Amino acid sequence: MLDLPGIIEGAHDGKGRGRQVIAVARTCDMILIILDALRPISHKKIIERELEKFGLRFNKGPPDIIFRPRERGGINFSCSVENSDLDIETVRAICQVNKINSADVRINSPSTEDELIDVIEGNRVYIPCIYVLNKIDQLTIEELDLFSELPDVVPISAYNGWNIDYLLDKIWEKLDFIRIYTKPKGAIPDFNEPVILRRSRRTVADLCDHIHRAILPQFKYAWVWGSSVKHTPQKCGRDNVLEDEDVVQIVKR
Ligand SMILES: Nc1nc2c(ncn2[C@@H]2O[C@H](COP(=O)(O)OP(=O)(O)OP(=O)(O)O)[C@@H](O)[C@H]2O)c(=O)[nH]1
Ligand SMILES: [Mg+2]
Repeated sequence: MLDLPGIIEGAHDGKGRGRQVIAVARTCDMILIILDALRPISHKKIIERELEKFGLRFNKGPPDIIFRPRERGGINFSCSVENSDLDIETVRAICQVNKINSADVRINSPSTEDELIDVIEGNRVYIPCIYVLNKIDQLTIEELDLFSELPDVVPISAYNGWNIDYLLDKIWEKLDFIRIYTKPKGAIPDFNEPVILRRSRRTVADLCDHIHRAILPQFKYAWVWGSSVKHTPQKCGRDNVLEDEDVVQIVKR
């Protein structure tokens, strides 16, 4: 966990070492933005905007848009959804501004102009974020109720330790990690130190790679106990997709 200096207005232009701070934020698995409940809630928007200008996108994935630049042939547009902000004229105009004359553009889910620009410019990072509203010990219940309705806001009081457990739950949920317990041959699994994998990369091969690079070349098969398999234990190959709290024993050649 890193405690980064606060983001101030103009951070994107370098104020308060903003560019260095945001460059670090771009590499994180998750961001907690700590807000002071006694300051205007508009600070949330200011901080978000500075981070967005640097290509960070919060609590969403990349837009479902396929964009392939081409040598020639003009803009080849297709759209498989209704009510998208993006029609052929808009797409052409955005491409023109970005000096793209020829490309295949396929819109697969309702998307905004900004999302198309994100895809064309690339270099965006999609990061889960929780807005932690601190000092709620200074608020009235009515004020607290208002704040609690904002999406992805978790109110806490660091002083009193209020709602910290809930914050931990939310952090875990947003990180979308799974725990895999490894089991040495003939021993009980190590339930104290799970290997942590991302849900998007959780095959047996991902597990091996996570433990050590040298494992996969020697991998023969794995015994897996848990909800990813029908029988326990089950002999699995490298492509088996693991689930939270599976137990795995790797057998080498
Ligand atoms: N009432 C109240 N005050 C708090 C709480 N948590 C922190 N504070 C006060 O808020 C002030 C700022 O706390 P810091 O921990 O220095 O805040 P920071 O965001 O780390 O500040 P920088 O490191 O300077 O960016 C201090 O005076 C703390 O005593 C809380 O839960 N309730
Ligand atoms: Mg501090």
